[in-house]
Amino acid sequence: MAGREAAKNVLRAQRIELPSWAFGNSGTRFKVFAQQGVPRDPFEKVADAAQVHRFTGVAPSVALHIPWDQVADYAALGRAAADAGIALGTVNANVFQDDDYKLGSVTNPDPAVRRKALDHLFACVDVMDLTGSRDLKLWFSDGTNYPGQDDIRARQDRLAEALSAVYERLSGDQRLILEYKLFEPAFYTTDVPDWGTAYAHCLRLGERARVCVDTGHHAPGTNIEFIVAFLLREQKLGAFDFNSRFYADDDLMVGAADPFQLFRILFEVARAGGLAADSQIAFMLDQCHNIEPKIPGQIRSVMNVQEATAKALLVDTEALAAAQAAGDVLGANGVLMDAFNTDVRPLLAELREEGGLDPDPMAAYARSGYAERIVAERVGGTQAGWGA
Ligand code: LRH
Ligand code: MN
Repeated sequence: MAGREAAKNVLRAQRIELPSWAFGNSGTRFKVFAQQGVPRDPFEKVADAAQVHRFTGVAPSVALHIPWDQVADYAALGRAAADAGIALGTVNANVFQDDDYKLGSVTNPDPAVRRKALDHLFACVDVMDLTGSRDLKLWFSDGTNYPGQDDIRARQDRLAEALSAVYERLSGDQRLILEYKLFEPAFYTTDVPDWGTAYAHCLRLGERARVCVDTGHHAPGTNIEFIVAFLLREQKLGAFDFNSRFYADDDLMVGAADPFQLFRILFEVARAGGLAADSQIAFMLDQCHNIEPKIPGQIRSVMNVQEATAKALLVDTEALAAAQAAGDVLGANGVLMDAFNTDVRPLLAELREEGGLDPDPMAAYARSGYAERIVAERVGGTQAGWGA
C-alpha cells in the first residue's frame, strides 16, 4: 500500500497538461454555443489555463494547436505563459481542416496534397523549436467513407513515409506522439484507427515515437486499461488525451462518464511506475466544454484526475498480489474496489492546504472574480473556436 504520505508525494508531483482549445468556443455539427468571456487569442487562452494551475497546483502547462494558436512571436507567448506561472507544452498539428484534405492529408492520393500536409508538420516542428516543446502530437482525420474509395495498403505506405520524414526532422529530446481514433470524420476506414496500428508505426519509427491514448477514441466496451498496460510494458505509451464519453468521441470531462474506468486506467499507470516524477508519459486533457463554463470545467476535470489517481495509489498492492497468487478472485477484486470506494477528497483537500492552496479549487475560483472580469474585459474581437 502506497500509504497516505507516499500517495501524497506522488500526487504533489502530478502534472496535467491542459488543451488550449478547451478555453475557446466548441460544439457539435448542430451548434456551437458561444460563451461570454471566451478568449480571442492564444495569449488569453494561456491566461485562462494559468487560472486552472493557480487553483489546482498541478496543471503547469498548456498544449497548443496549430494554426488555432498561431502567433507572430512564440517567444512572447512563452514569456506570457511563464509570467502567468505556466509553460507551453505539446504542439498539436492540424491537417484536418483544409479543403485540400478532403481525401486525406499525408495519405492523400495526390502527392502535392501530401507535400502540403508534410510541410505543415515540419512547420509544427519549427514551432516546437521556438516554444521548447518536447512533444509533437499527430492525429490524422485521414480515412475513407466507402469501400474501394482508395487502397488501404497504399495509404499506409504514404502514412509511413510522412511519419518517418517528420521523425527525421525531430531533434534533441523531441518526440513524435501518434494518436489513434476508431472513426470520425471518416466512417469506413480510418488510417490510424487503433492502438495496434499506432504501435506498429511507432515501433518502425524508433524510440522517440510513442502512442497517445485518447480515452474517447475506442469502440464502446473496449478495455482501455488493457491497452495502457500493454503499451506501458512495451514502453510505447507516450501520452494520454483524457476525456470521457457515453457514446462516441463526446470529449466530455474526464471521469464524468466513467470514473471507475479512469481509476482502472490510472491503476495500470501507477502499477507500471508511470506516475513517477520522471515518467515519460504526458498526461493531457482533450475536452470541449460545449455548454458548461470552460475554466471551472477544466478545474473540475483536473480534480477528477487527481481523485482517480489518489484512489489508484491507495490500492493495497501486497494484499492484491497475495489474493491474485492465491486465485482468490473475489478477494482480489475486493482489494481494488476498496480503493475505488475510498473517499479521497479529504486527502486531496489536505494536500492543497499543505501546498498553500484553497482546499476547494472550484469555490476559490468562483470567489476570485476572474470569470466576471473576463466577461467585462473581453468585449469585441473574434472569440476563439475550432474555426471549422
Ligand atoms: C481528435 C482529437 C485530437 C485533437 C482534436 C482536438 O478527435 O482528439 O487529439 O487534435 O481532438
Ligand atoms: Mn485527442
